[in-house]
Amino acid sequence: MSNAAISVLVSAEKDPVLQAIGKKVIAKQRISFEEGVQLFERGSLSYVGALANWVREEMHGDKTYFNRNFHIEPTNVCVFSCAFCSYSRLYSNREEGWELSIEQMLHIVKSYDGKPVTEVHIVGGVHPKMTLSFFLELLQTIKAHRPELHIKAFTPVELDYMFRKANVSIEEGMRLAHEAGLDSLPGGGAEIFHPDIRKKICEDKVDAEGWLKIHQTAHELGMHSNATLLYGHIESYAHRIDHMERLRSLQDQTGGFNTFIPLKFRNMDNDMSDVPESTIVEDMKMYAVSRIYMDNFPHIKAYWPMLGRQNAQLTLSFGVNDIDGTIDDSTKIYAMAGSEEQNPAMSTADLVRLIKQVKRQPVERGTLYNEIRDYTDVDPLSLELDPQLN
Ligand code: V47
Ligand code: SF4
Repeated sequence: MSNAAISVLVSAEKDPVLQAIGKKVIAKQRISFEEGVQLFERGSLSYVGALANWVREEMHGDKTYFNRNFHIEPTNVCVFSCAFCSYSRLYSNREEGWELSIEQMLHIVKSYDGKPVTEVHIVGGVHPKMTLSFFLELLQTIKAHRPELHIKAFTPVELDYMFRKANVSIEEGMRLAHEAGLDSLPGGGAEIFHPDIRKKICEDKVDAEGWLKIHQTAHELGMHSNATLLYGHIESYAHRIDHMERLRSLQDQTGGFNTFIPLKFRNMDNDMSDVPESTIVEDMKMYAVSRIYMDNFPHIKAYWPMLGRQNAQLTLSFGVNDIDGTIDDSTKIYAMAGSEEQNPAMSTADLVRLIKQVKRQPVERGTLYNEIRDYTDVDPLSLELDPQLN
């Protein structure tokens, strides 16, 4: 939407609160906590969505990023018992779960030898026998095999547990992990920071302060990271904005976050199955408000295995400029929570086609948003015929 068109839309808004917020957005001024809540409460999807789309196009034009990555989930055994988690098995029921050895994980990495993947994303449950030294060895082993592969791994939930167990400080633990090959942190484990909700859905794992401290320490060591928010369950709009506010403040200090990823709560086979899932309108509004509120986050990502492909496509008109990656494995955390994507895998051709179908510009990126290839002039069919590229 052009600057003239968005100005007309804002001027025509009858609600004075929403009009004032719109004026701030198009003047590139930061909106306040209260204004964020008002956008959720009073804004129509068409109004909030148009503002978010304008912000997205000002920042990135039509560019829509994806990367080529694969996931490793070392274990689904977990000492914690988050109410929304459909994936983990308690340590006491560990025979129902899986635990991979370093050798088995190296075998997964080796299965991508010769393939143009740029990132491995490693995250899983918190297994008491998978210690800091186990993971340092894993990082070193992967780096020794394929040094240029970017390792994005471990949430503060896993890191906090392994550092405590090894009796090292966050600073020392993060330094050791970075030296062993950890390149960046994924955004998981954040859920909802506000203690009133956190104590109801994931009481026993790292709290907001611990989560933020680990990301801050990573940033101070020169690493980048992502941040998530688990929405659409028992939280209020104010809780969502509180969460975003804490991230926005840390980003003002460090500038180390790349991407904000709102994660839609899925309710299958977990202790919150009685909580209904959010509507598609609510989902799109969540992405749109995120784009507007998180003005210092360069990127907003929709994680397609959780939303489904068509909804992920829709987010590209509501502030999102990244749809994660080819993934190429059975990412179990969402399949087990009721996602439509039971065995998520999209080839490069699928991703390029998905982005082009909604008239956006597909660009392959590295984890740190270095542009690897622009697919504007590439026919997805030609990619399908080239197994090396696809
Ligand atoms: O922290 C768990 C979420 C997260 C459910 O950084 C659920 O690039 C919905 O953080 N319904 C882990 N969500 C995944 C994650 C992630 C994914 C993709 C990319 C990146 C990145 C990070 O999954 C957990 C939790 O918030 N989750 N159970 C559920 N039932
Ligand atoms: Fe464990 Fe993570 Fe599941 Fe919580 S969300 S129970 S920390 S695997």
